[in-house]
Amino acid sequence: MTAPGAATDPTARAARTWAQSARFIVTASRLHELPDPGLPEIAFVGRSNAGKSSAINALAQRKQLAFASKTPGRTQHINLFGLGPADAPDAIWADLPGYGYAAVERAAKQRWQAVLADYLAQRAQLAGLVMLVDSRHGFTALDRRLLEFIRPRVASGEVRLLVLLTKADKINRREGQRALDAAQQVLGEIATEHADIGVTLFSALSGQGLDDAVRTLHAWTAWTSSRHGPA
Ligand SMILES: Nc1nc2c(ncn2[C@@H]2O[C@H](COP(=O)(O)OP(=O)(O)O)[C@@H](O)[C@H]2O)c(=O)[nH]1
Ligand SMILES: [Mg+2]
Repeated sequence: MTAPGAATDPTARAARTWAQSARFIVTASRLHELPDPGLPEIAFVGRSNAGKSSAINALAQRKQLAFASKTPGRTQHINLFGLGPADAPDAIWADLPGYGYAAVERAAKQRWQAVLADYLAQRAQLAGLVMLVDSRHGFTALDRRLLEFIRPRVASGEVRLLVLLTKADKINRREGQRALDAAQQVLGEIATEHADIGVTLFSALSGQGLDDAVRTLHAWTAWTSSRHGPA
């Protein structure tokens, strides 16, 4: 948990500045249309309505970076955002289409689940995954399927995983602890000695968990960059 006054901590400040530098780069509807800027990529995934757009906006401290669109057709794209200095970007955020939206026509849904699965299995520069799960509902069957898809890459340590239990402002402390315990139990099933898996309560509304999340993502990027060395 974030200590009071954490914003004055230089590491936290640097992480915040980094997250606030997020800017839209490109949108693509197919995997092969995605550019490869040769930077570590952090992907955001979650069930429709889990709070993904709100979380991205909160992390970047922007009102409409990720459009909190209610129209399913318009959210079925992969949107890439650049981070770091404009002339020397150091990471990419990828907003992946939400899954499980009931109103999406079956064929479109299956096509998108395939794109999502391909992305998770194949995107070479994928360094980390942020999974948004409604704290009131916990992991759904679809969320568990997604975890299974990404499991090999998380287990090996290639892809880091942070689960944000969203809308934490809607539950009390006790329910929050229960949601954390339940999530930790599910995540324990995919944990290995190499895996880097985190979970935290999160609220785009109150800011709970925000500093922790921003710091985690920034640290992933720094580690990945230093591991690969300068380009
Ligand atoms: N109370 C509360 N509502 C939230 C929070 N995050 C998202 N929501 C609401 O949940 C709904 C879905 O959010 P959105 O970010 O569009 O979800 P997405 O479909 O996963 O991108 C919207 O009505 C948001 O206002 C939160 O932290 N607290
Ligand atoms: Mg959205």
